[in-house]
Amino acid sequence: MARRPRPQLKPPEDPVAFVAKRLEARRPPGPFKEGAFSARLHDERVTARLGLALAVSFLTCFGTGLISHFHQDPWTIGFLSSPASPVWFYRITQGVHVTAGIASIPLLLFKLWTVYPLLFTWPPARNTVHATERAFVGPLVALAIFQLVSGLINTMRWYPWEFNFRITHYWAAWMVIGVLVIHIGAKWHQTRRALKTKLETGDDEPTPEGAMSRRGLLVTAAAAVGAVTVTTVGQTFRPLKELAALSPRIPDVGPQGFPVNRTAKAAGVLETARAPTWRLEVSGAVRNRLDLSLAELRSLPQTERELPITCVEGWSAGAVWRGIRLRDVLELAGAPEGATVSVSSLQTSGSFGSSEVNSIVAHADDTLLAFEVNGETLHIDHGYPCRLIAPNRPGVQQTKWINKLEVKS
Ligand SMILES: Nc1nc2c(c(=O)[nH]1)N[C@H]1C(S)=C(S)[C@@H](COP(=O)(O)O)O[C@H]1N2
Ligand SMILES: [Mo]
Repeated sequence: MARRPRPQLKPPEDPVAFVAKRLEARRPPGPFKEGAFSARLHDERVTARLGLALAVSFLTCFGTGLISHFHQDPWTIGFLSSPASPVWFYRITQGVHVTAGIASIPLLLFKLWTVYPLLFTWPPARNTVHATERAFVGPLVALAIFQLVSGLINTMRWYPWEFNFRITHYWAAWMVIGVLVIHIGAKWHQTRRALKTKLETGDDEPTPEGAMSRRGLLVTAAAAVGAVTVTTVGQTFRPLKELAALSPRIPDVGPQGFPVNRTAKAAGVLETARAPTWRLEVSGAVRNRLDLSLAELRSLPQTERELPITCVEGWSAGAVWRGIRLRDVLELAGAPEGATVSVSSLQTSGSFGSSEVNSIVAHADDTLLAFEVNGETLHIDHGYPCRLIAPNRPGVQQTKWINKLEVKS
């Protein structure tokens, strides 16, 4: 008996491809016309090279940003304690973070320029996979611009928003990296092919005379990156400070030879910091509570250390500090081994008036309660009468105008 052939099941048609086919014949005019954009510079070979540079700068920002975040996150300070050496480590990572972020701005602008004609692709999507891939480009661009612009505005010490910058920048970074991974995955083969193709050969129409070549465009992008880097990196890299035309801060300008983040006046401590009744109180999990005057503190053995102040906003400066070791104070107070310390200041409002010191840094040889900087009594704007200065630590945690230490076991 002959078998009846089984009916073949047709796979359902991709609805996006179905629509795309119908749209193909109805191409709108203007930028949607074929050949509306010069193909020479809006070319995948240029885009791929800019994309590679952007991937490097974004991943650099992400890695160094995580370091900065975990340094400051109260949740991780306890068990993911950052080490006290090398003392300059945070200065490098945060300097690289801000520098790579600034360099990403021209890179992103150039890359967006090379690909914007794709906005007018017709039909808008060939199939579901293509539609999905395109749908991720919007959030990627929006998030990338948000990160770069909010970061840049932060380095300029302008805070026009209500949200907490560090938390928002942190979560937006994860979102950028998430959509970036999807984007790189979707573009992987095309990018590899484009990177393997030489910039100027295999080209049917040579660059018209007087027009910019693909290499010329990349050289211009590199020059733009170089220009913004050279004019801003001096805020943290002192040898280039003379060129720092666009830096919000110069590392050696300010009282006692370096910048001030918040002044005593802005922090509302002008009078309390100068009051002769000022005392340092040490309490919490200690055997002997301490309550010391400035004269008593200054009669204890003093230590001198060269340590940088590294503001998370991108500037940094080295200085020579003199004061007493925090660990000597802890010993005097009979603090338990491995104690952490909560440092508070005279400042009663704002979020930077206190900080937490993890147990490694609290017991480090380089961590000081400083009374002097660069051979002089601390300027009131640098934290007179007493400030914390610790190795490998964000500037925002180098608390000025200290009056209380609370020891925690
Ligand atoms: N009490 C208090 N300490 C503070 C701040 C503050 O606002 N209040 N700002 C911090 C920040 S953000 C930085 S970068 C350093 C800068 O120290 P400087 O002003 O002496 O250069 O101080 C830190 N200490
Ligand atoms: Mo800062």
